[in-house]
Amino acid sequence: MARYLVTGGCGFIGSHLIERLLAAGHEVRVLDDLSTGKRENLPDSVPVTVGDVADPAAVDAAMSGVDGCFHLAAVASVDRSREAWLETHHANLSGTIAVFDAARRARGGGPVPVVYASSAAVYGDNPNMPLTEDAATRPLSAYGADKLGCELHARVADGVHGVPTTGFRFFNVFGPRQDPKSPYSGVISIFAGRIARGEPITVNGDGEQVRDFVYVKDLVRYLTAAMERPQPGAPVYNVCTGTPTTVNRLAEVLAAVAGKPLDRRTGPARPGDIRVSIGDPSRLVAAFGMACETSLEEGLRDTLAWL
Ligand code: NAD
Ligand code: UD2
Repeated sequence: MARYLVTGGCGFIGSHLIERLLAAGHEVRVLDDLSTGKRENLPDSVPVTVGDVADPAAVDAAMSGVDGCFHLAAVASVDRSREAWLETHHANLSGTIAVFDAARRARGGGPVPVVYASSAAVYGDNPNMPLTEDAATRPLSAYGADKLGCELHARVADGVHGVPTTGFRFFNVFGPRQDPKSPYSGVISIFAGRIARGEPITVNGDGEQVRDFVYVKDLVRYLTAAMERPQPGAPVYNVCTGTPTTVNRLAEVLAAVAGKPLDRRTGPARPGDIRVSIGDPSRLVAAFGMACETSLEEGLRDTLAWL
């Protein structure tokens, strides 16, 4: 049994990770500012400190005595990073440095491993699909630039300060507990919520943008595996399926799985929207011996059942 800090643990991905950690018998504590996360995503038994991950004192206190940290706290929205550039930078990059810094002296004055969330947004407009981890990083958004910054500081954490880190470039994650009411939420939760309520959906632009959708329960298995076996050299891995889905097709499959008619409207293309994003999962599968296996239809069924 180990004791872990999960930053952003009240959020969508964090709550699934914590479910898995508790089932394995670990002790968990959370640091979250509840800006998008919800206390009710977690059992009452999990202690939650409400605080800012960019506040060094709050992070130091939360990190004290843990065996490792899963760092998921971030403003997880490309749109939001355009509207509130500096504010999201504090959470997304300064917050990550605060976590790495506190991890240097977490347990008995020594370092503990950090497993953290990066994003496919680091690849930006790189057209070389499917994207391998060695593909050039050309972020188009403040969000993507800050996630790339996290990866660079992870190298500093490892090489200069002896903090083992593993970064995961999540592609487009979906599943239960992704907030369907937030305009900053992922496309699947927004579409699923609207289709389930019989409301129209808005496709940004022509809807032929391509994404690689990953089911959340597949994803959290990699986070716990990386924590159990920290590796030197600050590795980063794509978390993806390698399967392309257009936004238009997603809408059609969702309506079919929900058994509802599709009322599709067209809105303006989103500024800075990436046209195609498909990952190559080879390195992930080789390192961890497991692939993201849940089909889009299966994952959508679970997501709709939760609504
Ligand atoms: P989420 O918004 O549900 O979770 C983020 C959590 O962090 C929330 O609980 C929020 O309240 C908390 N938080 C935000 N700012 C904070 C701050 N300054 N201090 C403390 N807590 C703060 O989003 P999610 O989808 O669960 O994302 C988790 C992580 O995965 C994020 O780092 C995100 O960038 C990354 N990610 C998500 C996706 C995706 O498709 N959902 C894809 C790539 C990367
Ligand atoms: C980016 C990252 C992803 C993750 C996420 C966090 C890329 C390729 N992906 O996701 O890894 O970090 O940010 O938020 O950088 N859309 C509509 N109608 C809507 C909502 C969305 O058409 O109502 C479109 C949107 O324009 C985009 C696609 O759906 O083309 C996916 O959008 P998203 O916001 O779910 O995620 P995305 O790809 O910006």
